[in-house]
Amino acid sequence: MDNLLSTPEPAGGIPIAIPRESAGGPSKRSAKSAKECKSPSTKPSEKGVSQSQSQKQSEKPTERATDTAAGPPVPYKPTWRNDLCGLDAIPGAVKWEGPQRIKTCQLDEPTKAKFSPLEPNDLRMVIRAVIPILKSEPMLIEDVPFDVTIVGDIHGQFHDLVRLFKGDAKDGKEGWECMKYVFLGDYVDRGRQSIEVMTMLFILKCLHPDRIFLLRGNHEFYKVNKSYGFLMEFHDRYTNKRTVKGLFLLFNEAFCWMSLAAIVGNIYFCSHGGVSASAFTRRHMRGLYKPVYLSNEDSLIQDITWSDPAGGLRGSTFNKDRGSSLFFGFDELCKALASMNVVAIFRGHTFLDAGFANSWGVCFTVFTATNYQGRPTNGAVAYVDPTGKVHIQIMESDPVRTLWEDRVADEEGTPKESVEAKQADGVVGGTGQLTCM
Ligand SMILES: [Mn+2]
Repeated sequence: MDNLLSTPEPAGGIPIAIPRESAGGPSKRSAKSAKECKSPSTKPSEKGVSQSQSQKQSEKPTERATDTAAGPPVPYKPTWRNDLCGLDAIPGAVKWEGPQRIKTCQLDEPTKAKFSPLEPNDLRMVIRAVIPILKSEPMLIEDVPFDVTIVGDIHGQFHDLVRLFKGDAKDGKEGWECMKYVFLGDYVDRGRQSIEVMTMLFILKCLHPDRIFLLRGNHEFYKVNKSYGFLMEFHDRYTNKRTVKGLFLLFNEAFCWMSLAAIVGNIYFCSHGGVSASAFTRRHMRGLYKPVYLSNEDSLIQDITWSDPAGGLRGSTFNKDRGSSLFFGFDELCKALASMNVVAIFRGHTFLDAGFANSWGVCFTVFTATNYQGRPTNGAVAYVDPTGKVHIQIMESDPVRTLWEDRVADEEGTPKESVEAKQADGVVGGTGQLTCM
């Protein structure tokens, strides 16, 4: 397992200037980030941070002086101004380290693995154990401290989850034993090992309820995951139809008790999709009750799990790409962040070649699955250090893994009759076109 780890390699940091107006957009930012990502890394060194800062200053002398010296956490006093959204109150929070290539590892397993099914009784036991824990957490988990890693969409790519934990391992301890994690949802569908991903995370939640926080994504709803791979995975693994249906419904029962959002260090809002244009306050979120079976039960739930940021937009508009919820612009986001009494948002939901993007300096998107849909794409997580500063960590594309292609090949190779038979079973929906993320 020695090859699983590599030491931090600080790359050139990207100074993030907060735009006074909503100029530019996610596409511009992500293009720049992707370019930055490919640049060769410098030697691993603790001095990398100050080095990159001095680079920043020399490249862009007009920007505000950097004030990111490590020190005790700065007590946060909200000073709400619509243009900066309060970010000027926290030195360090407006700047981030830029991409750092710190996690590259490959697993030894063969590409075309045949996955042996987990014992149905074991799965039932895990889910029955995790439901009371999920149930006990509020809809909005407000007390997640700093020093936490925020993880984006996994989408059934178990090897990426393992790489993440291996990358954080230190002193003989696995990542989950020494780190805290907020997962932003979309654990299932698309990849080939949704069952393993979900089971592992549920087990870790049982073992470390204060280290692992599982938020709900739009794929953790029955209406979505019956059509995008999760249900099909049960059909692939288990022959007994009652087992298939029972396990599928049991997992979805657990999803109904998941929390929707978290707040890190009282200043960073975390959710799968984004913000809502109405009633977006902590009080409203505390007023939501579990279990939630359908995302459209409440517009607040729908928006938190489905919405997207959009560059160049004022206010919000119908999200025609998703067919539901909304697109929100910079002004709408600032309004929502202010009403939630936070300064920035971390979200997943949007697939990105670089694995991450920062829109407007206050909207971080991380997408953790690599080689998504068979293309050589990177994954990323965001680490919020003990002082509240954000570090983006890149998980590089692993060319050995092209599981998506395998899956597509499998589905194309499936006789039509058997798919129809499964649909007639009453559990399966149509495979449909894969559009939502
Ligand atoms: Mn999503």
